Amino acid sequence: MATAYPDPARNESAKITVRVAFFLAIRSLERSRAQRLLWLLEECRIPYEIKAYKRVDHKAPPEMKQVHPLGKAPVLTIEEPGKLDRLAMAESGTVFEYLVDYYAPHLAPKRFQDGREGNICGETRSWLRYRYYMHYTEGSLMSLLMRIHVLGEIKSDDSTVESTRKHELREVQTYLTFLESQINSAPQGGPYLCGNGLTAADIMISLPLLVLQSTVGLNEYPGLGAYVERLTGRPGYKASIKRAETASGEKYALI
Ligand SMILES: N[C@@H](CCC(=O)N[C@@H](CS)C(=O)NCC(=O)O)C(=O)O
Repeated sequence: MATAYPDPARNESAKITVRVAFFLAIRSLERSRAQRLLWLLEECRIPYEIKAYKRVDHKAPPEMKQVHPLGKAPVLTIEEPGKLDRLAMAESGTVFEYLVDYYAPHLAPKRFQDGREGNICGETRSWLRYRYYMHYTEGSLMSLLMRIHVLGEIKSDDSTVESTRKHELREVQTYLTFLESQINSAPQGGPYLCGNGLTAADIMISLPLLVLQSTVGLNEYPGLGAYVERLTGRPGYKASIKRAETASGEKYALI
């Protein structure tokens, strides 16, 4: 259970609206991080609206910077009726943790082992994994995928580029071997990464895993392959795809 945050009933009556900003253009919504945020919002069971922005030359359009100075997507904005201030929050991990605290404590594992509350090293294995994957996903895995993407785009005869790309592709295999062993040794026997229930960390990591499934393939990693199928079979995932398709007017396709 996450920190006991403000009374959910109070938040409900405040009618907070959640807006998601993402890029809308051929093949971009599906490649953005917005879809997994939609999935989390579906799990939160709160009303939210989607505001779509079109990319300009593959980049964030200038008006995105009016929402957040870095102009990245997704950005979550929360407005309370009758109040002028609005909260604009970027960075998937931050947004996820914020939403889980307020609306979906059931998507975070219990933090402390019984009798060890507040003690350093008293955390449950599930929670430690949860915290790890909330950070590893963007910090390590997505940044590796981005480096490979960028290296693939560079047109150069410089052999360093190709050797670096090959090195990074070997890193992918190392990461996948690690993740396969993690899913096979999940707390409580799984079937999710942090134990027997879905957590926000599963939703967080779903995006890079789907990208890997459709690019390098997961045939050599049967545990991960089955895990990805389990995730995409979830009603919340399916609902998020429907919302994404309705908002973009495009059929969902990963790459
Ligand atoms: N680590 C950030 C990454 C945000 C990010 O780079 N988003 C991409 C879209 S998925 C973007 O805004 N790209 C357009 C640009 O950089 O102009 C997060 O998880 O929110």
